[in-house]
Amino acid sequence: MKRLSNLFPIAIVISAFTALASPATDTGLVLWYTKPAEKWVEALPIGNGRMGGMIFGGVTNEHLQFNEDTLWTGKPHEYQHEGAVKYLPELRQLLWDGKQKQAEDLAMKEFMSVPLHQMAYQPFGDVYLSFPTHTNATGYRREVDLDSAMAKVSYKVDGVTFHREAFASYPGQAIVWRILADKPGQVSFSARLRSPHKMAKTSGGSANELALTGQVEEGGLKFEARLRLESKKGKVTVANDALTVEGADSATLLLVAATSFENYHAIGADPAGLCDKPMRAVASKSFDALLKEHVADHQNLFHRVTLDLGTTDAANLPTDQRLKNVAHAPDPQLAALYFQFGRYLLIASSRPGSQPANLQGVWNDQLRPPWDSKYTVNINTEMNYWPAETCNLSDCTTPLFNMLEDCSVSGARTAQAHYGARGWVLHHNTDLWRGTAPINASNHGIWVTGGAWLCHHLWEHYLFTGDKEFLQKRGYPLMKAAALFFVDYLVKDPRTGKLVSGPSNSPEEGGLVMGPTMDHQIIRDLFANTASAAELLGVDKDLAAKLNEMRGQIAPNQIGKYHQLQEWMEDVDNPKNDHRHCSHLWAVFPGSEITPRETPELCAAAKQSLIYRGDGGTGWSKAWKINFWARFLDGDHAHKMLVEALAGNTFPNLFDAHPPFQIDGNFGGSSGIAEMLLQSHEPDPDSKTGGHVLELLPALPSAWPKGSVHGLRARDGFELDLAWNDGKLSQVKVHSTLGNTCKLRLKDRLVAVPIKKGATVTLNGELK
Ligand code: FUC
Repeated sequence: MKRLSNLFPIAIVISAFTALASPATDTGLVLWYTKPAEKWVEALPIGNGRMGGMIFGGVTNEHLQFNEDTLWTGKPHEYQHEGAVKYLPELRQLLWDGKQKQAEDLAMKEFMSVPLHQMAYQPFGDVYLSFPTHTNATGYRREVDLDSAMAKVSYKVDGVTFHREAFASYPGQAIVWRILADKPGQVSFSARLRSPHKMAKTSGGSANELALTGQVEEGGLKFEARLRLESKKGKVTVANDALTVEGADSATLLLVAATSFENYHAIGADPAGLCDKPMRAVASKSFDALLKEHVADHQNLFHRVTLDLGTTDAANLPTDQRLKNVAHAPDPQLAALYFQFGRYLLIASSRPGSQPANLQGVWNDQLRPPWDSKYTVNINTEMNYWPAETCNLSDCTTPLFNMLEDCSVSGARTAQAHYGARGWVLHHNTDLWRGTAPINASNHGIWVTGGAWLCHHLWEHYLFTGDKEFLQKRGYPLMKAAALFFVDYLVKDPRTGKLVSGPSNSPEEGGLVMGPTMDHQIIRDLFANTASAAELLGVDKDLAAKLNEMRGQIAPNQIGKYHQLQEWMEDVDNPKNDHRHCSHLWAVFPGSEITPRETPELCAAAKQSLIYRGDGGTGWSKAWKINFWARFLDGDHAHKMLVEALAGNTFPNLFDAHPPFQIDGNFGGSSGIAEMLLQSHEPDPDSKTGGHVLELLPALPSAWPKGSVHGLRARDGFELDLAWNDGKLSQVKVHSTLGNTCKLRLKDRLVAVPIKKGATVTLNGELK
């Protein structure tokens, strides 16, 4: 391949020190329906990171189901199994001797988390509104507008048009809900506040407020929510634990909620006090003022990226209808809507101060939710954060990194108790109490690279933002301690002399083994990133040298007899295995050890493995496959996976249908679309500072011949606008936040474009 390292011709327009302008509001950003939701997965989500709401939009009976992200079962607890380490050598020997069943049985007895299971995320409560006279409604519509982050319902009864508008405000830390009519004095309804928890009760607080108080279980978290009703004209009363308003012009409900959770080892907070503060603040402001600050806050994040993949008439139909048609009628706007919905959901479920997005983000209506709606870290939690950097929502990672800091403390105890190792380890799940020990069953719970995988996000955060202070204060200490664990833990395979991981598993199949391929890919990545970070920060020279040395001794990726990438040390892959997990392809995505250009043979084997796995799977599995095919530079196959995810694994409200609902597929879908349009993981061969190559439209499908995207982020501090026509790039704008030289692959040539910090460069003619 011919390389051009010289500077790009002068035709480049440099508009110094201007950020990319925010384009006009995109009106295609609405999910809308002609009927109220009957099921929870038809209701529409709003959220402010900490609180989530699902709005059903009923006419006579309206329902808002809500959550607060610190309401979980259980209480502070340490899960490690003291003394487990005694059995580690025996477990390894049994596995090397081919006695997998005995090893799993022994591990079940002596090596598992105490207790065996972690705790569950809980629903908080429900607000029910009753409009007894609202029958025979016409002109019904409900929607969620991603642009303003508002859910709306409108309809007409007896010549009066009613509107309801709800949003979850991050600045206000409250859910705000307004009910209005187009004629004066027409707003009359009653509101009730309920909870599915047995130990909960509602009482009238002040003249226009209800309070819901309760406790999840004896000794567990206490909680409180307040619902306040303000009206313009009309009369508000509290009676029979309901708020009633009669004859108002409009009414506004304010909902706040809190628990006694302080942090993962203390639950002494006062939920009443925690409700008072935001309630006082929001009650002192007008609806318009609350709305204004909410929209400004939301759009500050949401407007950073716009996407146009083309327009068809399909977009004129309600969203549920479009989903039904998508398999056989092209609907590029639905793909764009789905992409932006993922961004909307991340903003709504992960903000500084909140918990990270769990298996259901922040939305859950069940006391016993699927997989406890906790944090499964052998794919799901990571997938939640895949779009964070590429889709320009870097700020939403804060809760994830806070959780890692907690897990590095609890995980240090597990590292000691189970492995006698330094550093910290996180197995395949964690919860509000930051459990890190292996749970559920030894054949899949003993998997050691959850923390290491999450450390990949720390390094990527640095690569995208260039935030050295973050790397020094938060990222590197966590990465270093995670790497130290593996320095102590890796063991020489007596058969090959290579360093291997084990006992562990290739999530979640094949049972307990020594040396699953995925672990080695993740550990190599952790060692490489930690060594690079140490060098960059000018610290821990000896450790960096040790990590680099050990990295070369870890069992390598291997190609097996079916031309596949081996999932295990032994060549035992079954080409008929269509399991949803494709763990050994980690090095293709989200890792980057295997790429089409740098490691073509391994890449061909990885692709063969994916072909054997097939195109089926759960929501998240298909979402992962969008990202894989994008990394294999096959836009049409990536698009096929996207359409199959939309057609087969998406609920009417666009929530990912594993099934059941699990939010990871939404986030994986947004990430996959971004990977189709821009990639920046490949190292720049000419860079001495670890720079990367930007690949523009690397996997553009034939289904999107014309389009544009604004604001996608690339590693090394770049923000891009791309436009294309007839499947070819027509314009590129690169904005630099760090002042690094931008290396672009244009028509198979590498081109270096110097861009000053804060400047934007436009390429037009050079693209022809
Ligand atoms: C893993 C996956 C399941 C599900 C669960 C939460 O166990 O294999 O499909 O996503 O996590």
